[in-house]
Amino acid sequence: MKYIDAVLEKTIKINPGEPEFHQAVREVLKSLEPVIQNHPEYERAGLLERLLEPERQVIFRVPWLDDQNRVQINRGFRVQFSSAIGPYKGGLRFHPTVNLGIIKFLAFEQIFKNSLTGLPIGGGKGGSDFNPRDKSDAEIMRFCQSFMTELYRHIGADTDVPAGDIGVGAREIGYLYGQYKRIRNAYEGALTGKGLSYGGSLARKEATGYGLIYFVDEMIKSKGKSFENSTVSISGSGNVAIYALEKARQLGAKVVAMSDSNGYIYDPEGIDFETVRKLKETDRERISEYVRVHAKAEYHPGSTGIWSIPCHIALPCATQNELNREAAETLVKNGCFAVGEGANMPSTPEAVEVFMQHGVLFAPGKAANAGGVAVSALEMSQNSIRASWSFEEVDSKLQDIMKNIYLNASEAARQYGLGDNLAAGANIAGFKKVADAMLAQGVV
Ligand code: NDP
Ligand code: 2IT
Repeated sequence: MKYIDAVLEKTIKINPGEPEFHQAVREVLKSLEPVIQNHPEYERAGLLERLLEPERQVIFRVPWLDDQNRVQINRGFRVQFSSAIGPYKGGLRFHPTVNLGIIKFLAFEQIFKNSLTGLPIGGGKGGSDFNPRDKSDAEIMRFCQSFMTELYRHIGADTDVPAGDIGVGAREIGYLYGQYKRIRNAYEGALTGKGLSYGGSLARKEATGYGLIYFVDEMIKSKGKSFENSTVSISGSGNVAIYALEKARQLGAKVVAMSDSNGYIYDPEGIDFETVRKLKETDRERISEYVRVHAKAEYHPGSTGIWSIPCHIALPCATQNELNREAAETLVKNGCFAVGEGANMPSTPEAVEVFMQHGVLFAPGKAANAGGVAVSALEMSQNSIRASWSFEEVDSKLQDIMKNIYLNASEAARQYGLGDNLAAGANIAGFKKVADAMLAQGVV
C-alpha cells in the first residue's frame, strides 16, 4: 500500500543505522495494511508519520568512579515514544549492546504492548551501554545514582515511569529509586519493580514469566493442547525465564533446557526451579553451575544450541533476534508445536515465517510478555491509592489481563481474515486504541 510504503521508506531514511528499529516498524506496518485501508482518515491525519516519530529522545552522559577510582563514562538513553493513552511506561536495559536504535525498537514495541494491556500507559524505554556483569555492588550503586541524577528530570509518576529490563532487577531499581527520592524529595511511584518494603507490588517479579505461560496456555488450549506432559525449552535464565520455568512446571510441563549468553543446560529429568532461582537470583552465578548440583544434566557452550534440543513448546526469553530461520526449522523438524516470546522480538522475521508456514502456534512478544508491564501498571495504581494488594489479587488480575490480550489479538486477526495470526492481530488491536486517542487529541 502506497501510504505505508512511503512512511516505511522515510522512516528508514531518517533513522539510519538502526536495524532493530526498522525491523520492528516494518513488522508492525505490514500488518496494519488492512486497517489503514479501512480508515483513510488516518492518512489524512498523518497518523503513522506522527506515531513513528518519538515524542522525545534523551541521550545523556553517565560518569562514575569504579572501585579503583578510575573515571568511567557510559551513555544513558530514554526514548519517550508515545503518551497518547497514558504516561510513558517501559523498562531500562543495562547491557553493552544498548544503543539508540535498540532503545527505539523497544520503546516502539512498548506502545502496542501497553495498549494491549487495556491499562492507561504510553510507550517508552531507556537504558545504558553499561555492563553490570562483574561489577561490584558499590560500582552498580554509583552507576545507578549517576544515571538517575540526569534521568530524574525527565520522569515522574504522571510523566514517565521506568522499570527493569535486561540487567536491571530489584537491586538496580532500589538504587535508582533511592537517588530519585533524594533528589526530588518526594515519595512517589516514579519507578516500578520496587522492593516490597518501599512501594513494590506483590507478583511483579513473577509477572512476565507467569503472564507468558498464561498467554501460551490460552493459545494452545484453543487447539486442544496443554502444558501437561509437554516438553519445554526456555532460553535465558533471567527474570522472565525463571518465572516462566516455575509456572510451566506448575502446569505439568517438563522444562528440559535453559541458557545464558555463554551456553545452555539440558536436564532430561526436568530443570529444577529452586536450583535455578538460587543460582541466578541469590548467588548471581552462570547457568553452567547447574550441572554441579544436578549430575544428570549437561552443559553445552554456545547459547543458540538450545534450539537443537527437541521440545513441544519453545519459549525464547533472552534477547532480540536470538532465534533465526535455521533454529526455527530445527524446532519444527523436532516436533515443536508452539512458540511463546517472553523476550522482545526474539524471533527473526525469517524464523516467524517458518513458524507460520508450518502452522506452529506463535505468541508474539508484545502480547505474550505484556504481563510484566501490566503488573507494573497495577503497581502504579497501588502507589496512587497508597494500598497494597495481596499476591492472589494481583495474580488473578494478571490472569484476566493475559486472557483478554489473547482474546483481543485473536479477535482482531479473525476480523481481518488473518486466521490464527496473533502477531498481526496483536499489532492491530494495540494500534487501534492508540490511533483513536491520537485522532481525538488533534495534531500533537
Ligand atoms: P535479565 O537480565 O534478568 O536476563 C536476561 C537473560 O538473557 C540472561 O540469562 C542473559 O544471559 C540472557 N541474554 C541477554 N542478552 C543475551 C544475548 N545477547 N545472547 C544470549 N543471551 C542473552 O532480563 P529479563 O529476564 O528481564 O529480560 C529478558 C527478555 O525479556 C528481554 O528481551 C526483555 O526485554 C524481555 N522482557 C522483560 C520484562 C521484564 O519484566 N523483566 C518484561 C517483558 C519483556 P547473560 O547473563 O549471559 O547475559
Ligand atoms: O519489556 C517490558 O515490557 C519490560 N521490560 C517491562 C516494562 C515495565 O514498565 O514494567
